[in-house]
Amino acid sequence: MLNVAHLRQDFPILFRKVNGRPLVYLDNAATSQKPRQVIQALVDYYEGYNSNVHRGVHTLSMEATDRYEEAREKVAGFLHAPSSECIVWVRNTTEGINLVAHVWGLANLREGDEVVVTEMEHHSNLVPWQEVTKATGATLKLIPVKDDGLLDLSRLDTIITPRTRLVSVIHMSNVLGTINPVKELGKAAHKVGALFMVDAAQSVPHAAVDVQDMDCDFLAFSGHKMLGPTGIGVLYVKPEVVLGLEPFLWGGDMVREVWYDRATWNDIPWRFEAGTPNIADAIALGVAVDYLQALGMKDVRAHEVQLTEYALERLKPLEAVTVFGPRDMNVRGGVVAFDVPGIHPHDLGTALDQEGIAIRTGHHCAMPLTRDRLGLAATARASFYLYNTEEEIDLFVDSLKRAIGYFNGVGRRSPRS
Ligand code: 7TS
Repeated sequence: MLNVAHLRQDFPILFRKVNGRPLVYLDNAATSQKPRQVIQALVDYYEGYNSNVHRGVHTLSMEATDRYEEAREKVAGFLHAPSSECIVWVRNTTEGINLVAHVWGLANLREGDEVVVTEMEHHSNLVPWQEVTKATGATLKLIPVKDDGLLDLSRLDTIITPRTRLVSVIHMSNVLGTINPVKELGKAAHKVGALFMVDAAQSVPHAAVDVQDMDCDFLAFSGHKMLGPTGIGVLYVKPEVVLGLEPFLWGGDMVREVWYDRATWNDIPWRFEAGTPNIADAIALGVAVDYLQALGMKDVRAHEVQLTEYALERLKPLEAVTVFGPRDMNVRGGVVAFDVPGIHPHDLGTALDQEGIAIRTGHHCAMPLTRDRLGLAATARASFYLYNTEEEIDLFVDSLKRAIGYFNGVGRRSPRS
């Protein structure tokens, strides 16, 4: 079990006040807070050994290169990747998916090919495939979402077919909290000879992810949602797949030899990392990985399951509140999106902020899911992480009740569009 009271001491921001109240931070699906160990890693780099990597024989450059490549090793270990060569640094999940869309999608897709995603994708795993299929003449297909928030796999064999070249799915929904059966989907993709990609932005920070067990070909996530800094993310590429990919950006560091008229490429993964990389943030993400590993991802997940069950239990008696997503915690993570018909989510979010409680409101970058499947323009969302407590959930639910009372929303139901 996590010692939450103890670990909260590592997060300076949790001790600030917002509107005169202690901060209750429940917007972790957007970005997590950072422990002082991660913040200190940034300070240590800039104060102690700031320099460029892979190019100097001087001490600072060698120190920076060692720490930077050690961070890659740590990430590889965290994902149980076969080697650190499979770990490509990117800015965030979005860039990781776009990299695959460019280096694999544009190069390999043809007219008649199909790419499969789900109806619950974040825009970052939808728009790149819209664009790439448009550019190549391929077709984009959707795995539907049922009313209970789970994927409808009943007709999967009509969606994933011999024409399918790629199946790319969100591991855990940032709106519904649904954890999708990625192993099963990966098997279905490989059975027809397609590649399999996972958007793990909401899963890697919250539970143990093993890329070999999952047998994915690509997996992307962001450092900033898992205690790390912004501006650093990871694209995992399976060894057999990575060797067949051409680079996306050209320039320094990604080359082996250059002549006036041509160049040869560096080894993987550096051939995908042109130019001076985000050294400090990669090193700090390595420290975030250390922090999570010291806690244990099993315990992180167990804590969030407990918090989410508690939140769902406390919200259940509130007649005015509609909660989305599955109820079974085996297939759900710590994201609770809800609607109070008759009250705009932004009004709820603003009222809660007055009491120091940070939730997110809007379409959460899943506009088609929110509009076409939930029938709404926006939802309110509380999302939890390892430092949250049941007391904070009490403060959130009590504040929500007061807000509903204030806006006179109790019992009012407006028709869905
Ligand atoms: N995929 C999923 C499932 C996400 O939840 C997000 C961010 C992304 C991709 C994109 O991550 P980025 O780091 O590249 O921006 N989700 C959210 C959210 O739910 N609220 O703010 C960002």
